[in-house]
Amino acid sequence: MKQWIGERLTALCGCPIGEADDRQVYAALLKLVRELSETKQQPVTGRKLYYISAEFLVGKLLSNNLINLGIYDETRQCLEENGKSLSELEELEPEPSLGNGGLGRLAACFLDSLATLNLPGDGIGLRYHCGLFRQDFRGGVQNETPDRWLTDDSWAQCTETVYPVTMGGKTYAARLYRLPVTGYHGRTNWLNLFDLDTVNEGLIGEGISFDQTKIEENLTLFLYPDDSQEAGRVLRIYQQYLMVSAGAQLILDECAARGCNFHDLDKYAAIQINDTHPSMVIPELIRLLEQRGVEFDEAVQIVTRTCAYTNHTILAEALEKWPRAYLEQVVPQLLPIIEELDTLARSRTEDASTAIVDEKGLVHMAHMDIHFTHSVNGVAALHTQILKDSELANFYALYPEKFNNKTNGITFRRWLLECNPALTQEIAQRIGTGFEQDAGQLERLLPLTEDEEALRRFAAIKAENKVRLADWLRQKQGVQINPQAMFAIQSKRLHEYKRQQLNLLYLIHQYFEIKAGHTPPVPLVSIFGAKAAPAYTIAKDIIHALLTLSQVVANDPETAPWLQIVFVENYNVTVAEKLIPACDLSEQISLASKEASGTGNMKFMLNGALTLGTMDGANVEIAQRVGMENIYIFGQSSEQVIHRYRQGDYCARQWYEADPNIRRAVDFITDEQMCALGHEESLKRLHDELVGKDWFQTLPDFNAYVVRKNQALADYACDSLGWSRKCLINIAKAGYFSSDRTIAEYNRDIWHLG
Ligand code: 26V
Repeated sequence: MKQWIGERLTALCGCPIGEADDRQVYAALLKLVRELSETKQQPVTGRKLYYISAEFLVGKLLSNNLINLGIYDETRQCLEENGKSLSELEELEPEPSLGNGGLGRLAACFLDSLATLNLPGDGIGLRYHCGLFRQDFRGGVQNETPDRWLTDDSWAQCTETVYPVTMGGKTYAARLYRLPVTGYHGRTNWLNLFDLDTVNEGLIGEGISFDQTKIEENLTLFLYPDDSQEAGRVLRIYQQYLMVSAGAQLILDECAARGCNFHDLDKYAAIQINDTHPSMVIPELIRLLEQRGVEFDEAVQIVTRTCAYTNHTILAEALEKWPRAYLEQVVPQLLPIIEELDTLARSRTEDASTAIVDEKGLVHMAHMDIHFTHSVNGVAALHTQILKDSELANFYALYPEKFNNKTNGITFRRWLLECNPALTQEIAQRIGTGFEQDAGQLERLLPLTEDEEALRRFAAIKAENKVRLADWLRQKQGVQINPQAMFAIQSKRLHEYKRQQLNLLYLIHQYFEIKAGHTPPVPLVSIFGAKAAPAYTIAKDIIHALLTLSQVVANDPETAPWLQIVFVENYNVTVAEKLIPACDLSEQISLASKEASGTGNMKFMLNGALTLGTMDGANVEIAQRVGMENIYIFGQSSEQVIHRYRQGDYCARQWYEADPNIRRAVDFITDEQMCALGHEESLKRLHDELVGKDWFQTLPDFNAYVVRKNQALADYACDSLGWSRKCLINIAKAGYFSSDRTIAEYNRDIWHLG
């Protein structure tokens, strides 16, 4: 195999590997992988899945594809023999900027598992030129620049397939780009991404600003363009319609080519709607079926049988509602259909709260999904329960049979095999390689919890990973961290419900304690990775406060040896792959009931970190599996939180006034020292938000958080063997959180593929 790889690479480089430059070798590797993945395509016979999503956070693909194709080691050795380093070549690969957070990364994990399980399932999305944005910190604040990731050699290949999409009275040509998705010793599926040839990166001005009205030129420049103005909101509708209309045409074409007569569409296709961004696929498919001779009533039934909907959030502000007038402007062809669907929905119930078009003329995308798909799922047991009990209770009463839970999962190929080779090898030596395709086999590690030699070995791997992270941070950001310290990591999108501000208050508290001579039992390095939406002011204030505090702590010789705060720039999949294997304590501290699932929590657990978390999202299921003695749980329960919201009597100021520790921590945000290094206006806004509102109830959980985190520090410092035992139990119990399990459940209950 190695010899064959060498010959093929030489041919593709046009010269011996050793004489080619790194770019040439990288391009040759890309071609080689593409050739090999094409040989693993399989004909589709029965039903095929189309996973439509505004985001696919796939991460770099070279190593992932080499692993999945089973040629990683051979390729690395072959390159090494010719004086090339695979990890250096990987540096040349830009990370595709096609997503934002958990929802997009989940879509990428699902594509991996579909191909690995040999199921026919493609993704449908958009080919954003600059994705979300690239983040850097200047003067202690987040700065956004375009993340230009598209290069000449890209995984996504241009095709000749073009679909017409009419929007706002103009017809655009949506061109298909295709990116191969390899399975681990499995088949190859495709990620289909649409784009317009006319999109012009030259339109981008200062930062990430651009003319929001020039649709032809701006349509796929960015993911989630700023929607604080009407033009931005209208642009989002344009983007969504491009995706679903081109996607629906592709689906109908592919099905017709396999013999579908459109009346039997659901025998050929299953469509999963990932949150509400692709919801217009429902009326669009109805419209296209009518064009192909299917009557409206039948089209509605066909579409309902074909489509299923996943809900990823219970935050009201994230459930999309579009003013009728916007839809009228962009997609007038859909409005009569949406209105007929509204009439149909209203005929099924007296309950006006489930209507699609409300009395204010807002079109509720999630309502359309629930009425006109056959399956509605939440993404963790608690989340699905909350949907049924409160958020979507009216719909649950109407369609109990549609509701089901599919607890999220992650692909172990990327989040163990690729990002943590040392741990992977150790596990393989102890229990064999069966866990790679059957994650449940990780439980075979459990007997080792009584084996001190094994526990020390696993601890040593963690220690090496921490040193590697420290080296990387020094090179990348010029910060020196102490690898002997405990590494606590909170990496995820910046949002108030995720409560990075609670972590901030703890760090201030710890700063005061150290100043008072109460040093922690072990030094703490607190690491953050997070992007804030550019228009989300308080989120940016939280970043600013953390960056400012990090300077205060570092400048003080009394605190610097005990406490370090590091905010990693531009958190993305590539950065996550460096952080996660080096983590001791995984911070999953959202306000209970607000985090639908979380998937970072699963990645940290799998890599031998212990969770410090609330009983929220999938944390609940992690706790069930590892046992309460192997996880650090704190804070209000989701019932208590929901109750408090119902009462509507939460008053942050009362908590602030009643508790001197809380007051001391909150007030330090605007202390002289902080204001001297930071921006008073921003710090004051955050202070006032916490005292005057604190919508995500940070203060009531403060003391419990301090106690639990300090307990973790003490356990880590005083009983390292006990700590390692807990870590190993977490690894052993992580099997359930493989996305292979999740996908098998979707297939069993919803898709019935193949
Ligand atoms: C909504 C919106 C609303 C308008 C502004 C831009 C924007 C961007 C994304 C979204 C969708 C948010 C939904 C989401 O990402 N949910 C996350 O899904 C993960 C996978 O299921 C889950 O683990 C996380 O808990 C959940 O927050």
